[in-house]
Amino acid sequence: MASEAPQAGELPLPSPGELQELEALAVELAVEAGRLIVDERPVDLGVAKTKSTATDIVTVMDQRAQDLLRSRLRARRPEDGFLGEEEGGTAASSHITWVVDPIDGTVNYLYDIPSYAVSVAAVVGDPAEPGAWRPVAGAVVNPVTQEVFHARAGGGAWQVAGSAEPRRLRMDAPPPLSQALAGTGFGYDAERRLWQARVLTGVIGQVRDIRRIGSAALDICAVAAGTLDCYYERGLNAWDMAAAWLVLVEAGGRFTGFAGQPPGAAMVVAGAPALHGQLETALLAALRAAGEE
Ligand code: LIP
Repeated sequence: MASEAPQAGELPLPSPGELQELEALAVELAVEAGRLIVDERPVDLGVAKTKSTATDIVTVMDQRAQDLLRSRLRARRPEDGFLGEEEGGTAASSHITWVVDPIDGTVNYLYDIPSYAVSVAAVVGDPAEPGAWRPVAGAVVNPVTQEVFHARAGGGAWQVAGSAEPRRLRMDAPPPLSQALAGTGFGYDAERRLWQARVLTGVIGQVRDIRRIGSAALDICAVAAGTLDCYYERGLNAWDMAAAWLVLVEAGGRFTGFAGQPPGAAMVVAGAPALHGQLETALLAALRAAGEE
């Protein structure tokens, strides 16, 4: 049944002034949470608990970073809603919900692989309903490289690396699919990973090569920044994609689900418009060959 919730395109945008405030707050808090997870990473970091499978892990720092983000947001914008990867969301009594992933790339964080991010996004609509929400401001921070990606609706997409000058991200003319470096990811469930591997066998021969970085937020920002040409993945949650989605679209990219559907757990396809369509076509053939999951 079609969603009763207003669709993303019908959702009013906050004022330009509020959008600037939301973007600045997203950057400030993502940087602060990033410092926390790096500076206070326990030497003996382990798995605090597991979620959907034995490899879907939470560390004590995932929860600490989310607690920090929630308390800061509650203090600064008490009427806004909150949805985080870890437990403890609250409904909005304003037009804004904060959608956060305190550590995107948790397994990389556990193994001390420097490819993980804090993702903080302000969204309008209902983030539980694909197609019924859209990000309006957000930031993705890799606290190891000190890269900050940020955007607000209509304000462009920006990358700041350490103390360097901010770089405006614009997705230039992409290569053809056969020359494209494509990112993707795999789920925590073994049966899903086997299915994703079958899909990958249908894609890998169509592109330059594949990269599996391990953080959707960093993958999608890499497409906006040109260090990947395109990206697809099944199984993402709102918190994995919310901020990076806006960075990519504000850089001129397309971010959709499959065959015109909104982005969501079923599929995310990201790339410059000309390449996005080529990837979708290759994916369609690969999905048919892989059979239903
Ligand atoms: C991760 C995603 C990544 C996906 C991983 C995992 P998490 O999120 O960012 O793209 O391939 O399986 O879902 O769990 O580290 O926040």
